[in-house]
Amino acid sequence: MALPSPNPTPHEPDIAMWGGVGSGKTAFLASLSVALNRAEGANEGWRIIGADDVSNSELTRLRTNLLEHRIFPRPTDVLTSYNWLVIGPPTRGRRVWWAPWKRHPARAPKITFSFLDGPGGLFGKSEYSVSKEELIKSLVKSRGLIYLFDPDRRGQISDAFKNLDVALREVESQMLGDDKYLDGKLPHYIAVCITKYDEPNILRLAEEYTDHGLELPRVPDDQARDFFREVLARDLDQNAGIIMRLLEASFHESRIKYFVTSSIGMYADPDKGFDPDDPSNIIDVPGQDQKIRGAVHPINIMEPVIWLGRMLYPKTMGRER
Ligand SMILES: Nc1nc2c(ncn2[C@@H]2O[C@H](COP(=O)(O)OP(=O)(O)OP(=O)(O)O)[C@@H](O)[C@H]2O)c(=O)[nH]1
Ligand SMILES: [Mg+2]
Repeated sequence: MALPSPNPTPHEPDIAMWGGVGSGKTAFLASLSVALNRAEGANEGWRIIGADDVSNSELTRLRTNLLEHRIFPRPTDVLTSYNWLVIGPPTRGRRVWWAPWKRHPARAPKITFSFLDGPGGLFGKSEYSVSKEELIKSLVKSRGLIYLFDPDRRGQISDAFKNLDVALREVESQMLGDDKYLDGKLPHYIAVCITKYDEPNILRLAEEYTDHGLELPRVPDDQARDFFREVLARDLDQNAGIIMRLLEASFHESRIKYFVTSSIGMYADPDKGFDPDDPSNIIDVPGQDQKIRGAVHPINIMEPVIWLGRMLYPKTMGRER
């Protein structure tokens, strides 16, 4: 069965992001530019620039804090809008059939990502707020979503659940009321990111899903859903088990992809590399903010963005590899 186009209005193809309080949204944004700069292999050659002055300076500030000051972003207290352009490596120009010795000029895929970075608690509160309204609008308008889930928030599952439940209910009531989406599912592609994989207790929990054959451990994409299910099953909150069902009831199965992510990655000693007995890349300084210990190694940060881009713009970005 053909699914409805995720892109009925091609001029509004932005990606929106949301998640619970402190789930790692702003750190994800900060890490994205680092990740794109460092990408190798199939994803090499991507970069991100601000599409306006504010976004450009925010990008620099977030990156500087992460890389030079080695600190995490402060909690977001106002809704901040970022307009970024992600530019890929140019594809080789195609030959033109009427003059086979000529080629079309090479073209670089360009994707506008409008991220609305809002304070995580928005949906936990039942009352109306302008920020909540704005965030819902961005979820409705976009066709690619990034949902961040913090697996390390014991006792906070109900916040994560409320964030998901309230947001989805509101988006569904705005989008599914008329006959545009007959199958009763939202048209978005959604990248579900299980964050803070570098935390030693999350690394332990993920052990059986982990690929150790790389410089740093990583949960392969085809294991990420099972790992997420395990994280949810371990939580004593009865709402935990509903989170995955809620996601899979609202979106087409083929349009959901799970990623296990870390904005800072594990600590790797410059000489000896990663040590499984000493993985933490965070230093707790008493009375001060946490500091990042060593080099930042973003894990699965650009992948969800590039995946969404490929799904939304298969012509310019090529199919999923
Ligand atoms: N270990 C680890 N901790 C992280 C990571 N990302 C974020 N954190 C921690 O989580 C805290 C919150 O991260 P933020 O990026 O500010 O989260 P947020 O979702 O933007 O939070 P609000 O704006 O308050 O809703 C940070 O201060 C860090 O302590 C990560 O990749 N690894
Ligand atoms: Mg934030």
